[in-house]
Amino acid sequence: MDDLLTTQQAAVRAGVGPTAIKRWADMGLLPCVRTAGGHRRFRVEDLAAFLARQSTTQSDREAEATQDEDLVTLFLGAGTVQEVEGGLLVLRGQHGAWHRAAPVVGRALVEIGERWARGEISIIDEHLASERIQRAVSRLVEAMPVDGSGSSVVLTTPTGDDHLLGLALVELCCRERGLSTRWTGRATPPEELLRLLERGDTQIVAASASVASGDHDALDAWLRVVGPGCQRSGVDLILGGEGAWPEASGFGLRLRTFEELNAFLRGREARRGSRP
Ligand code: B12
Repeated sequence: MDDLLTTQQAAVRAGVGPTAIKRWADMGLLPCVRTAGGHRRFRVEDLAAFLARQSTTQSDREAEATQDEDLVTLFLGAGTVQEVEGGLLVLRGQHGAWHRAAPVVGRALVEIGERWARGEISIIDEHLASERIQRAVSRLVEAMPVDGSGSSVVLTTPTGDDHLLGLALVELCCRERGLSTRWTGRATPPEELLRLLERGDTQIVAASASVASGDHDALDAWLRVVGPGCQRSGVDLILGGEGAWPEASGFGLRLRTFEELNAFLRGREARRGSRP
């Protein structure tokens, strides 16, 4: 890994902060590899190519910042759930697909978290915003019909993680690809999840661990129950979010971005389609 740059070194070369580097990497725009400890590393050539590709003009970037700001204002505002839903649909229209719009929503949520951490908004503002976003996303999900011919996904969070909005975005991406979804959400005992899988009507489990799931051992313990259960039931297990998922447990596929999720689902569809 001698020729690889750390996030900090890449940030210095690009003239931006480390958060921007991480964000570009997590959005799949800047290729990165991970060390055994899960840290991002960047090839010098990849960074150079990325910076050269940055043909976005200053005004494009300003437009993006304005869009982010508008979304935060919408989420924190006093509008109705329907207004949030409308704003999300406009965003989907601008980006062409939910897996491209979802990272923009994610950025707005991070910004809301930062405003709360800086004391600029209260906890109740954050709760009101999260609840309206969650409801708006549910309405969008339910408005997308599924015909039952696609795979069925169960959406869940590992024990102790109450952050559901990343998972809600995953659900949007799945539904857009025609998959049916079932939501077990937070606080699902892993043994109960396995009971559901034994019914035989689930093909994918998508788990989301937020950045608050920093306890590597707790995630490992969850994975050691759910991982073998998925294998026994022939279910694909995907692990997402910024949580500290163990890197080499042998269970589950670690996906970091919605682009990766979309590519995984597309690949799965192609494999299913090629079967006699
Ligand atoms: C909204 C929110 C809440 C809401 C959640 C409501 C809900 N319905 O989800 C509530 C109020 C419940 C909450 C509670 C808490 N929260 Co909170 N919360 C947030 C906030 C503002 C947004 C969280 C969120 O939805 N993010 C969505 C995205 C942005 O999160 P993500 O997990 O990184 O996922 C991204 C990708 O990885 C991807 N993704 C996610 N899952 C998956 C799955 C797959 C398969 C794929 C492909 C991709 C994918 O999607 C996302 C979008 O890009 C964050 C701020 C932040 N920086 O995230 C704080 C934050 C996560 N919370 C925090 C804290 C401390 C807490 C509490 C401990 C507060 C408390 N004292 O009670 C509790 C913990 C509850 C628990 N046991 O989990 C801290 C965590 C700090 C840390 N490093 O541990 C944060 C970072 C706030 C801060 N700045 O300090 N929170």
